[in-house]
Amino acid sequence: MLTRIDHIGIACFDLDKTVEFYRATYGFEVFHSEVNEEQGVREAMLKINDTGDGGASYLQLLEPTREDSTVAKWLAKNGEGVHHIAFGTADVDAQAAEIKAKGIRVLYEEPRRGSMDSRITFLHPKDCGGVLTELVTAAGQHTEAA
Ligand code: CMX
Ligand code: CO
Repeated sequence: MLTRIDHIGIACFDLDKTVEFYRATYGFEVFHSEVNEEQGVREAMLKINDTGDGGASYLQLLEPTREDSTVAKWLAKNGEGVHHIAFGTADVDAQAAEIKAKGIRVLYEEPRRGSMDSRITFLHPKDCGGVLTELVTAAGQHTEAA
């Protein structure tokens, strides 16, 4: 089951400037920040609210760390803006398998490490009406029964 909007991923050229925009405009503060070298991003998670499934919803602000990262490529083509959406689930493996069985391309064979030690995978945007879609299980949220 997918039980929350975990985050909306927003690509930007200058993370510090973008963090300041969200702070000054809306009062959102950085909950967590990290560099994910595998994904080629420096990111800030701004927590918006807790959710009824024990998780939370965030904005994920993303700045590329290298020219060959997927976000750098996307920014060069589109400029800044909404890059992906992410749905939260207690069992990303089961959800990915279920969605793959519907003929939608799942990008990773095995989920990879995302923000805050979550486990993540992606669905191809061309199979999802033009929306790059991520599936997330937060650290500590995994349950086989989900
Ligand atoms: N949203 C919607 N469409 C997208 C897209 C996006 N974010 N990124 C690419 N596309 C579209 C392109 O516009 C292009 O369409 P056209 O052929 O009609 O022009 C098509 O998909 C192929 O795009 P591309 O520029 O050639 O890019 P690639 O195929 O090399 O990569 C994708 C696309 C989805 C496979 C790649 O971006 C990917 O692996 N993404 C998952 C990882 C990721 O995004 N990591 C960063 C975030 C990390 C995190 O959230 O923690
Ligand atoms: Co994301």
